[in-house]
Amino acid sequence: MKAVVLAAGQGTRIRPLSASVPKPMLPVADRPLAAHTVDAAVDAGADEIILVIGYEAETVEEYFGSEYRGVPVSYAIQEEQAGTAHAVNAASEHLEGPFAVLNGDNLYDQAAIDRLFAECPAICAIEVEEPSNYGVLSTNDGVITDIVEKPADPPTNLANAGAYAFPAEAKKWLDVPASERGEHEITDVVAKVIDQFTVSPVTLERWMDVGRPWELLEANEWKLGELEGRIEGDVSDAAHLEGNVVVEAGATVKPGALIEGPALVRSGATVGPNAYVRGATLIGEGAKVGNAVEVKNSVVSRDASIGHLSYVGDSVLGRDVNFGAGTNVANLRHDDGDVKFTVKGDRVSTNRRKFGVVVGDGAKTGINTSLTPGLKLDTGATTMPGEVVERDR
Ligand code: TTP
Repeated sequence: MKAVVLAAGQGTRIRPLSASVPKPMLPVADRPLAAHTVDAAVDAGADEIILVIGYEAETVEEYFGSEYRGVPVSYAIQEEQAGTAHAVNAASEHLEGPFAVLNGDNLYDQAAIDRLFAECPAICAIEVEEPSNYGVLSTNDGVITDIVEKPADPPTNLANAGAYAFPAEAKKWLDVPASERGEHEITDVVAKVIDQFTVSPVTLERWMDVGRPWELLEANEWKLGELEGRIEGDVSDAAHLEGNVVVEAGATVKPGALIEGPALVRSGATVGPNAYVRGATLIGEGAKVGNAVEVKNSVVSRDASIGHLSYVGDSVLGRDVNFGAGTNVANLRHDDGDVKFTVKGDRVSTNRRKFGVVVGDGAKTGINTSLTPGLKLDTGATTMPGEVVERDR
């Protein structure tokens, strides 16, 4: 079966991290987010991957090339991000026979994706506490009977998890009219398939939709947690590694460093001397965690540098970020409340007691900068030495 992977979105909610790197290419453990989706499709037996790309399309194309893990990859360009059905429709000339559709910003459990492919026509569902935030599926006798988008009074707690195995006929139904919010939604295609076919629900044990920055952190917690420890880089005898720690070839861990897994130190990165890295943490390619720096539960993207005597907790640092010496991130509120973060102008709860900062590519802090919980520094933002930064910039 061919698998269409949607990766054209602009990732507006995860800004500034998506300013130049499209969301599907943001790092999740040892590969980009969308590679986890494509891997799931390949492992489930997909015989061709069709990536729908648009925003920052070249970055996706460069990574996957024309063949990925022995499976041919082709590309469909979605010029304008006009909705998920519109995205699949952009790939329609590649489609023949039954086809799967997966979101390139979702993580799925593999067993469910295997069943999705085997049980076509089928749709992945996940049990959630607040179904009214999702497309909700109704079932009867093991068959999906209805789908309703964000209902006030949800009929079940089964949310649509954005993974579909469609019959060949669905190709004819991709050109749906725009919905009230002006997008051509895949929900309308799903409704037609449910109406015409017997569609099985496939329940996911675990699923994640990466939309906002702290969800990238949570995706890393998931996938770093699955890595098995392995040392291929240069680790000093005077460093100490505990739990599942991966040090890739070309990475250096200097004397006095303590790394508690799950942690991944990617090629070209250096840690220490005397640094303390706590899981789940990703230290990206070429990144530097300097002398006496502590990093906990964070994503440090490639070529970022954290100067000596700094603390970074529960945070996401973009590419080429430079933290001056003594930069300290606060990741806990005095009132112990959930940390809030601004997403597209709205202050929303992260539902996390501990959350630090999100820093766009190339931002720089002056020495002894203090950053408050839930703060966002934009691409290329700077702070002055000794500043206490309480507002996004
Ligand atoms: P969304 O998460 O709804 O959109 P997005 O990824 O652009 O993020 P944001 O809402 O923060 O701007 O999209 C779900 C999936 O579908 C995701 O994998 C991106 C993909 N998509 C497209 O490929 N084309 C589109 O037109 C849309 C709306 C989404």
